[in-house]
Amino acid sequence: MKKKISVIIPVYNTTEFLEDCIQSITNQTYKNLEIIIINDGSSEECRKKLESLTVGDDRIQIVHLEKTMGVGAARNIGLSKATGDYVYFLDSDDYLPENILELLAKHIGKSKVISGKLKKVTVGMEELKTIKKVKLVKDKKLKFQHFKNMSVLNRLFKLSFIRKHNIKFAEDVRVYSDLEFLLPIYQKLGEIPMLNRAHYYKRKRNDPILNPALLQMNREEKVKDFLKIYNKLRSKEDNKKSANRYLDILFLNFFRKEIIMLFKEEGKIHKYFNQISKTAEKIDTKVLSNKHFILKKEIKHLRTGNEKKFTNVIKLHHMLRDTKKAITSKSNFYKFLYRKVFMKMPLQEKQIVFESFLGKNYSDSPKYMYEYMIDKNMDYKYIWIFNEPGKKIPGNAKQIKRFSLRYFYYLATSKYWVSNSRLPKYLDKREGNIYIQTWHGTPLKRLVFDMNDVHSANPNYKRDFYQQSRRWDYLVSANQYSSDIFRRAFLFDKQMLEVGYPRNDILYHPNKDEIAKKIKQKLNIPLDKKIILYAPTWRDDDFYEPGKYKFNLKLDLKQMKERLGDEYVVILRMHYFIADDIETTGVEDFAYNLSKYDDIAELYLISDILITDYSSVFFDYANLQRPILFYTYDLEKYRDTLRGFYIDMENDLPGPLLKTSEEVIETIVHIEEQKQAFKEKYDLFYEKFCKWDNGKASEKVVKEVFM
Ligand code: C2G
Repeated sequence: MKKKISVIIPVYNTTEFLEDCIQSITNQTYKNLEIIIINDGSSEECRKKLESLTVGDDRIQIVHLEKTMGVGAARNIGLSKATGDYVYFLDSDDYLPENILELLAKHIGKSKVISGKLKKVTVGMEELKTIKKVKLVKDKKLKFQHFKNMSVLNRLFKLSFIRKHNIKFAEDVRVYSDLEFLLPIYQKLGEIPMLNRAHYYKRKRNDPILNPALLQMNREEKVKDFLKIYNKLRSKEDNKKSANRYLDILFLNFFRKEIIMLFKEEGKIHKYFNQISKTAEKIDTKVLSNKHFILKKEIKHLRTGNEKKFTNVIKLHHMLRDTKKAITSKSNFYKFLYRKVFMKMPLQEKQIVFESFLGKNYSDSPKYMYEYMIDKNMDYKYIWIFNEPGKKIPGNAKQIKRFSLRYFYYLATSKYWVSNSRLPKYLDKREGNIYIQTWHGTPLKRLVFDMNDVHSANPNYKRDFYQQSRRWDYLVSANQYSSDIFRRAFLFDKQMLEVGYPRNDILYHPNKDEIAKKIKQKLNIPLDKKIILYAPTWRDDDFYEPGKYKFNLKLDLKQMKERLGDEYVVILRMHYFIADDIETTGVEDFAYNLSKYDDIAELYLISDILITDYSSVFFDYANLQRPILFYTYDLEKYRDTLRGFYIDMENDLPGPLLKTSEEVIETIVHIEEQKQAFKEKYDLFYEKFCKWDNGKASEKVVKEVFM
């Protein structure tokens, strides 16, 4: 009879990860399991999900706690219920290869504990389902190495040993409760075998803001918890030397990694000096013998309680770290100058930096705000950021290359930033800076904190977004619907400028027909042809690298030309994230690829019909009240797995959903009938999304912010 393993899983609001976790444990090749799940007061949604995933396997028992007690307490409850020979801890957002328990059980032998490895996984990463080869390492000298992660995960413990020594998790800290469990094991056992290549998949969670994993908690909380647990364990009378040494080295590591970083923040040294100074008195200075002289000095000043000297060394420490980093590359050097030099220069009160679509073009709301300001001869100095400066633009704005030295200089010294998307995270905001975020579309696809999981190229998306959007002082909104979503999905709590989009002012221009004619002439488009504009969006899961996405044109241009060419031409306009080039060979006189054209609003103005998919372009285009077709050949995938939508695509759109290129052509042939069929829906749509736009948005934004 194989020995029984009790698997303890604490669950706290991990709804979207539970399925992977539960499946990976119930599908283990090692069958003699007792699975004890402690629901630590999770939300109703999570509780339901948990219950639905666990029916039918009688090895599972669930304990529901009414109130959240924390991971330490939850695991202790699990331990008290365990009846197995071994105990194994699994977290509810992680998962396992199918034979991990079998491997650990096979190799534990007479040891009280055996450890495997932890592997961080992110969305889209390939993992092994079955571990093929493992290597057993037994080496006393590696004990610290194997225990320095302070985690009980992926270790198999002999339950009788745990019970005999009454080993438990700390319940008075949130983050480092494992350390109290590990310490007695560390000091009681000489050698602890490690199974190399036996991985446990530790998920890197993507929402450290609204649903953080414990280790994603804010640094200050982590520091408080660590100090508490260190002091508690370090004061135990029955500690052996090895236990104290283990704790002291952990303290030094933690000090270098977290405490020093916390001390970069204003006022934190003073706030924590006394506490950390008392803590540092406990360290056995022998562990410092082979350490860097700066670290030695820091600990020395802490132990003697000299805050002033300590502060000076910390400053020196940061300076050295920053300088060391600065000389690794040109861009790091510029960032260094930005923070240490340019940000200390006087702030130019009358200076505004504009950027649109990451410097790709001269367009969108920043363009229209800028043109309003130069038109009114306002007394400001204007800076435009472009990837390729030297553009022909009105006024005498200075054009700066994105990421050049001058880019950093002007961003650091200009009072105003106007941008329609995010600015890089490392651009710290200085006191007095005012940042107007115009954003770039009414949302259809779910945004940031409304997105459940992120299938995107960047697993840090939510964290970065949060950090970057904290700098916005104003956010422009085109309709009430957007305002409501922005408040929630961006967690935006500053001033919303509810005035419509400056970028749509041109669509209400009194001379818009004149302007349209000039644009057509400039683009060499025959004046006697009507224009179809095709402007699709990008797909989160189809990329070469972050910011560089693929696009596969699914319109049959040759057939379109045959059927529609007498009356129409088509403009192809890819999203600015699309890196693929669109093939128009053979239809050059019919299809114009204007993906690189600066301002899509000008293309709206000249076109008679819009075809799009899930791009926000239709909210803007609807201001013109011209026909819109939705070519949504991958609607199910886009809606169900990638993003999900805010509006009901089947019922609330001002135009038809089309699935094939033929359908698109057919619909255009019968466009007048389509117009009639959608008249009512179009009116409702206009009422809901376009009412604030009336050609005055630039003026309103500028007056609110600058006058
Ligand atoms: N755009 C464009 N050409 C396209 C698609 C988009 O010029 N083929 C521009 C339009 O101004 C559009 C903006 O980029 O409004 C945003 O594009 P979306 O396709 O809506 O996608 P995204 O960049 O993900 O932004 O709240 C809005 C959303 O976040 C959408």
